[in-house]
Amino acid sequence: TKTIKEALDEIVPAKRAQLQALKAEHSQAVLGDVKVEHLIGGMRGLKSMLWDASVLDPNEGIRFHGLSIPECQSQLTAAPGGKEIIAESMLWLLLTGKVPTEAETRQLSQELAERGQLPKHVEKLLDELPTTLHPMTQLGMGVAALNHDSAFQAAYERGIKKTEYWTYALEDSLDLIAKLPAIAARIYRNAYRPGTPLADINKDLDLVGNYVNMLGFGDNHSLTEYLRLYIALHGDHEGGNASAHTAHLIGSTLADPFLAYAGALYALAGPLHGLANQEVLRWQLNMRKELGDNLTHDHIKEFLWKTLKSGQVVPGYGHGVLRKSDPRFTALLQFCDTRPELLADPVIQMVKKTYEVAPAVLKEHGKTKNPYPNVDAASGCVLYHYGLKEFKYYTVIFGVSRALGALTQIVWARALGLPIERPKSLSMDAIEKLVKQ
Ligand code: NMX
Ligand code: MLT
Repeated sequence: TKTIKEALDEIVPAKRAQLQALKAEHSQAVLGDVKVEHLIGGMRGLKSMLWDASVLDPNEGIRFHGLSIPECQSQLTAAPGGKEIIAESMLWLLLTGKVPTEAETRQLSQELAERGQLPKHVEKLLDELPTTLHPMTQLGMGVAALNHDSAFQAAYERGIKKTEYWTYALEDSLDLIAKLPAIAARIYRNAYRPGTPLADINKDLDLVGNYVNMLGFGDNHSLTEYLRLYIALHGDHEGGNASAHTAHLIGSTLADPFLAYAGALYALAGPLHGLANQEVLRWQLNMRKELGDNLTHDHIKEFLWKTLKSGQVVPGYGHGVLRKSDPRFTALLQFCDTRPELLADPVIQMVKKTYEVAPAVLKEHGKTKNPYPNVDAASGCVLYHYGLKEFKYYTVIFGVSRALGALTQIVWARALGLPIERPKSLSMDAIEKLVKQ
């Protein structure tokens, strides 16, 4: 069975050749106009990044190397005794563009489990942080501190050829993906279950199986399966989202993958991005507190208008690219649809009822270009059902997942020798001068 490194060794030359051909034959081809609205409107829709692992269609949603979510669900390997995609299988697909065999997936699981132990200095750092420090702040710090042992940084200092950069970037990326569950679980246990020991990494378990064990929920098979699906689906969302883009930008300076991903986590920690899943739950629980469990559509409508009229956004709705309901949201709701205990949960029922009302209200409100739910509208509420109720922690789980795609691109950026990212900025005076010419 091939290792992930051996699989990539075979693919890198062809990808390099593809890039060379694009450069040689189409460097001057025009992909769109740059308008003033792009400079002042968050570059929305501007085609300006290379990102191979996934592409987001506004109406269809995400495809990972061309595979839709249902296609991934039917083709990617599950855990023994499980049905949901495991992180290793998604990582293999993202990195290589190929669906791994079961043997390749299991081998990657084992490789990650072997790399999963944290260095002592990171454990000590996390244990000394105030437990009241936001879990995302802690996660970024733990990840950045892993760069103490960065293979990329050490090799760069030694002086290696540019064509070899990617192998060290891969080494660090696999290490980071493998160690994220132990960092994330330690943060959870320190803050919410102090004084209780963390489970050891089981070499026969997949990454998420180990993560759930370390969190202390290992006996809950249904939650483990939910988190497998959650972590596979949040793995990549093309390149322009704020966290992936941050990782790409920092990585382009040849900062090592640990530093690049620590930066990405702090972008993910904003309420318009990953933190929205925490905000959704807060918002839904406020709705419940105010209106009780026997909600009607009219009650929810009223609550939505109250939120909008107070100048706040409705968390979990809207998107920078999507113009339909996020298929990740749909996949998470489908997970609930097959489990009566989830369907009976009042918070999950509230999420579903909100979905029946919110698009029409947001359309009437008339501001957002996308009145439909994104993945955050459902993800945290299911965790709440399973007893993982500390919603400040939710974005950490997103952070464990997004590493799959962000680090994949860092490996490929080094394999393809992409340059430092440095777009041109303009002052308002300079824009005025240009448009008046
Ligand atoms: N509720 C109320 N207003 C909204 C919403 C919403 N859910 N979404 C967008 N708008 C407003 C937006 O604030 C903007 O107002 P203004 O002109 O006053 O600045 C206007 O509608 C146009 O925004 P769009 O172009 O539709 O959205 P944009 O691409 O700028 O932003 C989001 C995308 C996702 C940041 C935005 O829809 C939002 O804030 N949603 C709520 C937060 C959220 O769910 N974020 C999670 C995204 C997914 N993730 O995991 O990262
Ligand atoms: C994501 O998964 O990154 C979010 O849906 C935000 C985005 O794609 O812009």
